[in-house]
Amino acid sequence: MSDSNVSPLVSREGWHVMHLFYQIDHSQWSLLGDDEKRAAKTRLTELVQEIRATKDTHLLTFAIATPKADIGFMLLTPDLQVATAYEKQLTLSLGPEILSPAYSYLSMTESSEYTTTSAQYAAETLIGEKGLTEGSAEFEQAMKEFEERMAHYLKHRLYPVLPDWPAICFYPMSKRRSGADNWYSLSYEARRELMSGHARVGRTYSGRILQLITGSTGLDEYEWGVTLLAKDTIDIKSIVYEMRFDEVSARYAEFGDFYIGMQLPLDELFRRVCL
Ligand code: 76R
Repeated sequence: MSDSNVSPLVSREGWHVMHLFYQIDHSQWSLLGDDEKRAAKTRLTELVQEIRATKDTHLLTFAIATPKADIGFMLLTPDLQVATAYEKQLTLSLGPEILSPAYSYLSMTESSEYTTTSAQYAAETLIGEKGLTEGSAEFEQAMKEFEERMAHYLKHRLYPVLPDWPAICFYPMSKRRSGADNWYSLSYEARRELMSGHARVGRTYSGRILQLITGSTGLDEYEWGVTLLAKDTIDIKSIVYEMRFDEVSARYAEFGDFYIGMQLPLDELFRRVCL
C-alpha cells in the first residue's frame, strides 16, 4: 500500500474485517475487447497477490451461489486505512462499473467475554465435574493442556488464518433487545450460562465447521458477522438449524441475509462467473 503519509488506523486488539459482495455488470463487460478483458483480469489477479503479500493480511475469494451476488471477498487486515484502500481498488479492479457492490459488512475480530477462564475451568470442570484435587499431578496436567489449548484458540479468534474449505456462509446477526427478551439487560452470569449452552452445541461441529465471529457493534448494522466455513453444505444447514433450538438463538438472535459462497482460486472464479 502506497499512501504512507496517512497514519494507520490499527486497533490495539484484533484486525478489521470486510465482507464484500459484488454483482457483475455483464453489459459493461461485453463492451470490452478481448485485450481489455485480459488486462482487467490481470489487474485483479495482481491486486489479489499484492493484498495476500501484505503483512498480517488475508483475502478469501469466492463465487456466490444464487443471483444475490456474483463474487465475494473476505478481507482481514489490521489497518482500516489499508482495508479501505484495498476495498476501493478491488471494486475498480476490473474497470469502472463492472463490479457493483451488492452487500458489504464491516467488523473486527474479537475475543469473547464468555471464554472460559483458567479459574472457571479449574473450579467448575476439574474440581466440580471431574472431582480432581487442586494441586494433584492430574489436575496440573489438565490445567497445562487447557492453557495451551486456550492460548492457541484465543490467538485464532483475534488473528485467524482461515482454511480453504470450499463452502463459506456469511450472515450478520444481533442479540434481541425487546421487552422481556433483552439480552443486554441479563446479568453477566446469566449470559455466560446461556453462552456455555451455545458453545456446547457448537463444539459438536468441531472439524466440520470453522466459525469466525467478528464484532460489528458501532461499525455496521448488526452486532456480529458470522462466517462459517465447511467442507459440506449440510454442516452449515445443520448447525444453523440446531442453533435455532438453543436458547441463545431461539430467544435472542436476529439475523440478516444469508450468503453462501464457494472458495475458488481466481482463474476458476473468473470462469465460474463467466468473465
Ligand atoms: O470462547 C469461544 O469462542 C468458544 C465458545 C463460543 C463463544 C463465546 C462459541 C462457540 N461461540 C461464541 C460466541 Mn458461536 N456461533 C454463532 C452462530 O445461527 C445462529 O444461531 C448463531 C450463529 C453459530 C453458527 C456459531 C457457531 N457465537 C458467539 C457469538 C458472540 C456472542 C456474544 O458475545 O454475545 C455469536 C454472535 C455467535 C454466533 N459457536 C461456537 C459456533 C461454534 C461452531 C462454536 C464452537 C467453536 C469451537 O469450539 O471450535
